Amino acid sequence: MTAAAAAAPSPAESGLVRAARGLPVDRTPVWFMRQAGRSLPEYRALRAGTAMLQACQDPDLVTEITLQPVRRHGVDAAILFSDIVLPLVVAGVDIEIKPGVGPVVASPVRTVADVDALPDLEPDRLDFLATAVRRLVAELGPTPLIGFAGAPFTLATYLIEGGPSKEHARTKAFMYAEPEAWSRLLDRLAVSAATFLRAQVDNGAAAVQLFDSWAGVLSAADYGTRVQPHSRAVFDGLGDRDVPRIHFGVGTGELLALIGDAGADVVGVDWRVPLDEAARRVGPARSLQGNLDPAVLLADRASVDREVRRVVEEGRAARGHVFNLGHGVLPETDPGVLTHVVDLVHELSAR
Ligand code: 1CP
Repeated sequence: MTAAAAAAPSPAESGLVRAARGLPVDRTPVWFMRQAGRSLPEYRALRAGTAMLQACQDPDLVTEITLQPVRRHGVDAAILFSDIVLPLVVAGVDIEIKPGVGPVVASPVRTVADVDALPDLEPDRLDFLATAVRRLVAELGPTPLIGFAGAPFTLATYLIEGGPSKEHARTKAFMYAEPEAWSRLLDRLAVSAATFLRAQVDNGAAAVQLFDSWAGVLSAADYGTRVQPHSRAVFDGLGDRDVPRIHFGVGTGELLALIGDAGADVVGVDWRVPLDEAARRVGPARSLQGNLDPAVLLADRASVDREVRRVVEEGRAARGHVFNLGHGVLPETDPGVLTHVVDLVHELSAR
C-alpha cells in the first residue's frame, strides 16, 4: 500500500463507524432518518412518474436519490433509498406503497395457512440491489453507506394489518392466539431481512440499521419473549461481517435495554427519553443514536438551536453518539434547516 492510500480515509474509519463502536471522534457524526425523500425538491422531481417500489428497484434512481441529501446537507452517512417492505415485494408478495398512506398489502396474513404460503426471498433476485450498493460505495468515497432492513415485528404488522395502523390490534391478537404460527412468521421474516442485509454489506455497506419502528406498542415482557429472539436472529444472520449494527424503534423507552441486548452496537432513541437517561437504561457497552424531535425542525431558529444543543449535551453521557432525529424527517421540513442542523452539530461537538 502506498503512503497516500494508507492515509486515505475509508468508510470503516469514518466518524459514524467510530462513534458506533464507542471510539473517539473529531466531532459528532450526524445523519437523518428519511433524509432522502419528500423534504427535497430534487427528490420530488426525480420520483415524478415512477411508483415508489419501482424506484427502489432501479439502480440509477436508487443511486441518485441516496446521494441527494449527502450532497445537499453534508451529512456523515448515506442511507440506501429503499423501503422495509421491499424484500417482501421482491419475494413476490403483492404490496403497493400508496401515496399519502404507506404500504398496503393486497392479501393480508390472517391465518396459519397464510403464514405458510408466504414466498421466500431468493438471494439471486437481489442483483439490482448489489448494483446500486456497489455504485453508491464507489461514489461516496469515505462517506459510509448505511444498509437497512425492517425488523420481523414491524414487517409482521404490515402483513397482518394489511397496511399502516395505530393500535396493531390484529397483530397482537394473532401473536397471542397463534403463538406457533407467529413464531414461524417472524422466523421467516428474520431470514429474509438477514438475506437483504447481507446483500448490502457484501457489496460495501459500512453499517446496518434494523428498523423495528412499531415495537414500542409491546410490553417489555412480550417484546422480550415473542419478538426479541427474532430480531437477534437477523443480527446473527450477519455472521462475522464486521459492521456496526444500529437498532431503532419509536416509543421504546421501556424496551431500550432489550433492544440493545438483541445484538446492537447502537440503540436508536426517539425524543421521549433524554439521551443521558437512555444511556443509563442501555448501559456502557452500547452507543446511542438520536434523538431530536422531528417537529422541532418546523419551529423558529432559536428553538431549533436550543434543542440541538440540548441533544448534543445529553449525548455526551453515551459511550458514543450518532446525532439523528427521534424518527423520520417530516415531509414539510425546510431542507435549509436540515443543512443548518448538520453544521451546528459539527460546530458544537468539535474536539
Ligand atoms: O412516494 C414517496 O416518497 C413515499 C414515501 C416513502 C419514502 C421516501 C416511503 C413510503 N418509504 C420511503 C423510503 C424509506 N423507507 C427509507 C429511505 C431512506 C431514508 O431514510 O432516507 C427508509 C429507511 C424507509 C423505511 C421505512 N418504511 C420504515 C422504517 C422507518 C420509519 O419511518 O419508521 C417504515 C415504517 C416504512 C413503511 C413506510 N413506507 C412509506 C411510508 C409512508 C411508510 C410508513 C407508513 C406507516 O405509517 O405505517
